[in-house]
Amino acid sequence: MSATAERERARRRIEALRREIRHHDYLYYVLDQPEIPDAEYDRLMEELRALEAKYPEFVTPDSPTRRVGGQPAAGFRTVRHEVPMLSLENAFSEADVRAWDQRVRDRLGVAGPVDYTAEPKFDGLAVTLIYEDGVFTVGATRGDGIEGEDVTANLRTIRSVPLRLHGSGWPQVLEARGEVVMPRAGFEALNRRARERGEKTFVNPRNAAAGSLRQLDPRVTAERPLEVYFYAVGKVEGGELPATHYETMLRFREWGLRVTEHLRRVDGIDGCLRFHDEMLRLRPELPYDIDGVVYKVDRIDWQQRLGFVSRAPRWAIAHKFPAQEEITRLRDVEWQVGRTGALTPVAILEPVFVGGATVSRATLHNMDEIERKDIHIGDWVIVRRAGDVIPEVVSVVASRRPPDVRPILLPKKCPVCGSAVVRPPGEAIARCTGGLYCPAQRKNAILHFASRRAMDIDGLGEKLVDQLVDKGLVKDVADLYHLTHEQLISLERMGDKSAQNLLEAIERSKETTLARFLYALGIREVGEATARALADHFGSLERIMHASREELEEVPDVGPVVAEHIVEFFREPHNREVIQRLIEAGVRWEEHEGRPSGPGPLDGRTFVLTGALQHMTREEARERLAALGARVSGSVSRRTTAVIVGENPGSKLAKAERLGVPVLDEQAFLALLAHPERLNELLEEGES
Ligand code: 9MJ
Repeated sequence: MSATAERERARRRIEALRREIRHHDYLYYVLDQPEIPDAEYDRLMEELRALEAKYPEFVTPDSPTRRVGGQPAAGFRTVRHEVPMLSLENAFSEADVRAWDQRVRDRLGVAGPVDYTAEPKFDGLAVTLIYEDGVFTVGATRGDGIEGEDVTANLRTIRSVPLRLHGSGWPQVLEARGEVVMPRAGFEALNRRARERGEKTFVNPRNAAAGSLRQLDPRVTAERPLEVYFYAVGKVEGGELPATHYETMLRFREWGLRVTEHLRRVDGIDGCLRFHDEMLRLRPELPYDIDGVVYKVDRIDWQQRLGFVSRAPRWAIAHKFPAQEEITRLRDVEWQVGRTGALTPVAILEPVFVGGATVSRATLHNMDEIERKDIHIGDWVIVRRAGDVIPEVVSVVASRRPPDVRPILLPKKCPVCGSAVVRPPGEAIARCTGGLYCPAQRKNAILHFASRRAMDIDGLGEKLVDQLVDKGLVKDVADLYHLTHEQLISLERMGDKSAQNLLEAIERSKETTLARFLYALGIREVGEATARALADHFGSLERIMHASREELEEVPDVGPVVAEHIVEFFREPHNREVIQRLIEAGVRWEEHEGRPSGPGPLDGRTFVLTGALQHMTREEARERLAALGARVSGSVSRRTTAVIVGENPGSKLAKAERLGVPVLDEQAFLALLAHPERLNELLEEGES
């Protein structure tokens, strides 16, 4: 390319970069709604700086490189910072940090290690607060470092901002500087509420903090979970501060100005680097986001000797952590099926280095999130990887959408087993209806099937189920009934005796009840109580399998959602086939005509059972009560009609006594079953 053509190309690129940076400045500083990660913004700025350095004839006074930070937004009074609010030079590697230390020592003429302070670098919004005679008078944002916005009224709403300094000895005028942050938990809660109300959400805690502090109505700010940490001094008049940064911060604390508990005085640059590693480890546990650590020369007289370069002090440096958010292309979407049948969309990404690792897969959470964020295949997306948390796609860069993007479609069939996928209207999660049949759900389904309150197969635990499934011996629950002694003893840690015991437990489980069997099938939202209600109401499996939604909804506790789950489960041919094979293997229960429930004599009454009964099992007791229209609950409350007490009762008896709930012994309980109309009489006798 000729020099002229190259120059022309550079000019056009410079203009394009400026347009793009201005757009992002607006999104960031005015709307508090950035579209690209900081790392990407920094790269755009760096490219522009490099081009302007190479072609100084194209530099204009309005270039984004000529300005630092944001301009004050309309609506707030501007405040001029008498002492400019500096930014920090960034270091990204140990070499950068060592070079800085060398420069510091050269300038000071110090051969040995310098005393530094080390502290976390908060990722929030820098603010300055002026205290006159110990009283908070004016507070402002950093703005462009020279002028900021007057956010006094908003800062007053933050609990950790003292309106009056504590103790004594503060200068007549003290300007305390620090950072307003929003803890991650508060941020999540804020976004959750916004989502529920269909309002816009914030991209990250820093933008939420900035957006909250820059509200024209302080009542809105007051509702937001903001906190402040102080770390620097601006103007000081009529008093003296200690000779070191560290001691100054200790005084801050005495005066009620919150300083991070992680502030340390360290020995030389090696101390700084140790602190960096320690904070990097601690980072995921901190309640708020930090994006690095800051080292400062501790002695104030040395800070003064070192002075400034452009807008950054020579005596401090920010040692940044790897960016937790990066931008990359979404190549495709895969669907993962979890143990409960939930389908999770997984983003297949162009590999990108983020949060200290190369990421090529990230979660898209669910279909709702995909729709809310309007993500398409082929889009540029922001990927976040924080600590050991699964990387996630945070948002899409809408302004960079290529023309040929494709929508992300929920598969109609389960990618693992081919069963139908359903996503009830209004629900975020789509699920495979394969249930017992789907390999992805198999281990979970088998464990549930064998559990004590379901088919009660003693000895069939997690380790064993893992082996049975992994070795291909059990593909669905019906296969359990065809296991042989030989197969079992081939497994790890399975002796002759335990194999025998397991086979016997499997054999015993064949004799069951309809309620247990229904519960064991693991139909969504069909718990024990619902299974029992279904069994009582219909009396036979055949009738339940053929019941319509309306018929199912006649059962107490079965609403439209549960009815739909039941219908779907039995509609799936795989599930019907497994049930058929279970019956063929010898699983059996007693059926009856069904007792469509009407109000019984104990309708509306709630009982709690505790301790062992002599005349019946707890299950029978429960069924007898249910047949009379009563409900049986697992916990005692003031609304409990009575607690039925057997041998060795548990803490429920004590609770009943505390709440004054009547207690019935087994004798009284049998009387009640025989004569439910005598309830009140029996209760009076059992008053506790
Ligand atoms: C942050 N952002 O956490 C400074 N900072 O000191 C800390 N910023 C700073 N110190 C002087 N911890 C200028 C900026």
